[in-house]
Amino acid sequence: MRVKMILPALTEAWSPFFRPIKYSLFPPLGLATLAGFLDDGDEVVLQDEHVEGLDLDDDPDLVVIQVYITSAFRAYRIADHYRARGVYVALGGLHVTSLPDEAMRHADTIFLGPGEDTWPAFLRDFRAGRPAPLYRSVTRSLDRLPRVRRDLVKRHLYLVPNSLVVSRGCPHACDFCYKDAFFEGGKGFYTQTVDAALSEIERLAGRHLYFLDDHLFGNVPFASSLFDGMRDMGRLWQAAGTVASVLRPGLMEKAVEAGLRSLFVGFETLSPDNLREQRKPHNLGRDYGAAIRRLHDLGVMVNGSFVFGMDGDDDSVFERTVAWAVDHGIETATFHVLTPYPGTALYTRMRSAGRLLHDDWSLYDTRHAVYRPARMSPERLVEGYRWAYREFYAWRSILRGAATKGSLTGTVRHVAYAAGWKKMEPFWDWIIRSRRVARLRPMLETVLAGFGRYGAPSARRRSRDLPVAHGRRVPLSIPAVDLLLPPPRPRPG
Ligand code: B12
Ligand code: SF4
Repeated sequence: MRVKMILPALTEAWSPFFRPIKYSLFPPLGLATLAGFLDDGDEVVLQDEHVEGLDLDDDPDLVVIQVYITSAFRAYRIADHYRARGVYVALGGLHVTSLPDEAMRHADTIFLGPGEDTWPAFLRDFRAGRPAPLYRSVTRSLDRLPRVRRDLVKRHLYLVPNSLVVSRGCPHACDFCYKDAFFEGGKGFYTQTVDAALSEIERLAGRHLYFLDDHLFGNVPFASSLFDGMRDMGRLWQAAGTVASVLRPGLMEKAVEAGLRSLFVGFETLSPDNLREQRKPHNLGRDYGAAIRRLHDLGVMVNGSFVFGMDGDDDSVFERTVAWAVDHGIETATFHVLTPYPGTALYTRMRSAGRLLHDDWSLYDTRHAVYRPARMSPERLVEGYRWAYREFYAWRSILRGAATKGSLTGTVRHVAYAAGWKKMEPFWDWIIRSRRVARLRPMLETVLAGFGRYGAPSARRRSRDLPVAHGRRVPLSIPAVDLLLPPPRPRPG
């Protein structure tokens, strides 16, 4: 059987919002995971439109498309194109699960929820010539997961080709998150076995890993055993976690010993009322500042996630949030305009209150206001969101944040990382478009390796014991980066 798997671009390359560095960072794993269930004799092509042009002039036996909300219209056009050629089309993913009736109009079969149970069932039925129009996931387990088909991933097109995901979902259920909508009708959080996760890591070539899990620390015994197992592997990695998991005694130390260097943390809002409104109780009453200090003491960079436009936010929220993030020395921040995804509790609430402005899914990208905020206009919300990005990554803010680090080398590293993403974006664009992205990998690894050495004395001691990769001790200097950077001197204005 000839199978074509397509991940349409979330934002197409012609759009002013397309940022090559964001979309070439690491390979998403949904389709490569599903490809693992195909037979050895099947011919499979996997195309990720974020990093390559699509070839739509073929006639496979089956086309499989992963649909996200902002890629939905594009995915439907591609699906219609293949169906007009008589090709069988299967659609799945978050958006299909949220709005099955809409997706059904463009597919022969649709899939609701994760695919580990439904996809093999479909393949059996398809080969037997009796596929059903809809499969709904109920049985949730990663226990007998075949190997992810990494051979189909064009590694050279991504900065960190070693993305991996060892769990699905999250133990929490925040109102604005897709999580409950996607996992409805079955378990909402489950992991691989520790052994399976460690074996997968061992198979990955190179040092740098990017965990795509929503909440890598969500199952404490699992995470703790995983980090124990990774301790001597000499890896450097990034992941996402909650404020509560950062503050939990013991777990972060283990993660750092296993190679954690940068953590995406969902702060979301500085307002307790907003947290209550969005049903994010696990952030309530937590000392965010202590969480940041703890990560920095351990030598872990912080990528803080913040959402604007919750009902408690007036137009002072932008300035307060950015000032707070800068003053706490957060290295990178991700700001979002609150976005009610169909299927979420937030969407239901907004819709019944008549606050949704339209259903142009391509604008549900957390960069546009698609609803009427309670205490400012939609225009002001978007303006404030854009201002927050500009202000956070202005030189004066980068240097102010860097100055909180208290040591020259720590300061330089802060500038290297914060400015490296945003200030050097035209350079990144050029590197990516000229397909040289893999050459930058050693530099990124060196910066990350360096971070672990600027934590608290205890963390420094442990991290010095750490970086032994493939029997070699990792270099402790970062000359390439140091030379590239301007000295961290404040500039007027
Ligand atoms: C990689 C990633 C990205 C990458 C690339 C995304 C891409 N090209 O796909 C980048 C960094 C670009 C990115 C950007 C954004 N992302 Co993102 N991202 C992810 C991440 C971390 C991993 C995806 C992944 O590989 N998962 C692992 C695989 C195994 O799971 P999966 O993809 O869901 O696939 C399974 C099922 O969906 C199903 N399935 C999928 N397709 C099909 C098809 C068929 C036929 C079948 C049978 C089954 C099936 O089966 C698969 C196996 O179970 C997810 C979080 C997560 N853990 O999933 C967020 C996530 C997808 N991102 C999210 C968001 C919000 C964003 C941003 C809007 C954030 C922002 N403000 O910038 C932007 C998008 C901006 C835009 N629209 O342009 C949300 C999506 C919410 C939603 N309702 O759409 C997620 C879920 C994170 C979260 N917890 O909120 N993201
Ligand atoms: S903690 Fe994060 S991933 Fe989990 S439900 Fe809340 S927003 Fe979603």
